[in-house]
Amino acid sequence: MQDQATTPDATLRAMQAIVGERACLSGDTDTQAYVTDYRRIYHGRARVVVMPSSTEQVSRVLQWCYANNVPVVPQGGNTSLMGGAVPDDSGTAVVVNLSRMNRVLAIDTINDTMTVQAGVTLSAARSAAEAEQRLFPLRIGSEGSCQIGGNLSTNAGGTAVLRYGNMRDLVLGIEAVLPDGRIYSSQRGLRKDNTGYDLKHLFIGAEGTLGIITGAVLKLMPQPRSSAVAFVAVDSPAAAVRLLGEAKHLSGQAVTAFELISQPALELVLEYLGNVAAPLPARHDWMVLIELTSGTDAESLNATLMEILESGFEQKLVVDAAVAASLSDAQTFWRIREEISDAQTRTGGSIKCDVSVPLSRIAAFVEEASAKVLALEPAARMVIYGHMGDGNVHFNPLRPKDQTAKAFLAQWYEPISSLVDAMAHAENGSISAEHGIGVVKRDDLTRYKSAVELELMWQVKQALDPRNLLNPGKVLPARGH
Ligand code: 2HG
Ligand code: ZN
Repeated sequence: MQDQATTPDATLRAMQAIVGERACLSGDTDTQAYVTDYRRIYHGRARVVVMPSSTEQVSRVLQWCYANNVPVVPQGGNTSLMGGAVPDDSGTAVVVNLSRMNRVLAIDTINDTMTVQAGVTLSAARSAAEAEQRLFPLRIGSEGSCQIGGNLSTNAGGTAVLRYGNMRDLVLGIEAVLPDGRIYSSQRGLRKDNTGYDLKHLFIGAEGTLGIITGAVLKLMPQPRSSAVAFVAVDSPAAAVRLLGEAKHLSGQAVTAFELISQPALELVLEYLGNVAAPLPARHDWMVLIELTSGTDAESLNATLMEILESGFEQKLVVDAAVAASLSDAQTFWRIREEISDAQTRTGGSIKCDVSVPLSRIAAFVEEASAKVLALEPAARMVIYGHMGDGNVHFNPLRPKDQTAKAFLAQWYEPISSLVDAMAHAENGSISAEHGIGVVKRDDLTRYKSAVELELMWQVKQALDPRNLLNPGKVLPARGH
């Protein structure tokens, strides 16, 4: 029998007493948007969705849930591709949505830091930095909806990691509420602090399984004064890697993005966008989007880009290239790249493998894995794209045009994703380079993490969340699985 204190009604009343009536949602209709994941694969249920407006409220919510053994699912912009931010369908969990904690609290232009609440969207954080002539460099397609707390919880990457690193590299301190309501804070804006374990890193990338991140001190960078963008057809993935080497060599630190795009990825996104012209006149199997940025003037940066492309042509790495002649050209090139993911979602039936391998192996990996997938299903559309400069590609075979998503996934999801993951692992790679684990990849960890790694993960979980209340069922496979 259900404990009286934790019936859905009692839970709702307790939450209302903490955050106010208007900041609580209940019932399947009102909670729908918060229990359905971004890709609409998972449809969970929540006892209550709570929207606290302060760290103190988050703390009181967690204290109550801890005392009453109620599971809690932390949620930012709900853009996880791995089902990491929604509850299961038991209807037992309280979803703690951080959207109302959306204030930029301070910008220190001498320390080059920005203090934010966790519910600030990435685009709002970037705009706030820009208003102070600073750059917050994390760049991902979902920036309008994803939130800093979620970016930290998943250690988000994106298209500027090559230059600036991922979220872990962009944060100096965080505030997080522990499962029992205690508050951990390291928000002092220090670039140097070697006083024992750097505990913030436990919460970063933990996908809300150890605590709820409520705030952060982020690093700010100088705004680049110029940028140069080109859409380049390359001879092969190996040519792309060599071109990247050339670009790094000739430009110093200026290569900000180096994104691979396969022909089927381009075709798919152009069909989805409808009225956008292909950047290059002819059809090419492999392309890269290159962006250089620098603190110097546009003229010398453009000259560097031309030098890189000329060298690429001479070495037969580059087949054709379109250099953005205006901001609007550059935006179009980027739009093509950024919308590939949504184009796949709309089409349905894509097997998403977010893999990384050492840069020295990425070209061979792409070629070999493609050949193996095509040997299984020759009509699969090889939508392969992403952050080649980081050794990370979104290797997402898509259903043939004449197959339904359901039929394709039923037949191929398991064999193809296992094949690709195993190949990446064999190259010392990762089966989840930047999208995290969530529910989708949870059980795969038993295959790809060592016994020591898994044991340490369970021990950390046990130490911080002994009652297994925070985001249960995510990230960690069952012990003894
Ligand atoms: C991207 O780089 C995102 O566009 C999404 O990481 C990738 O949907 C995907 O597989
Ligand atoms: Zn990506």
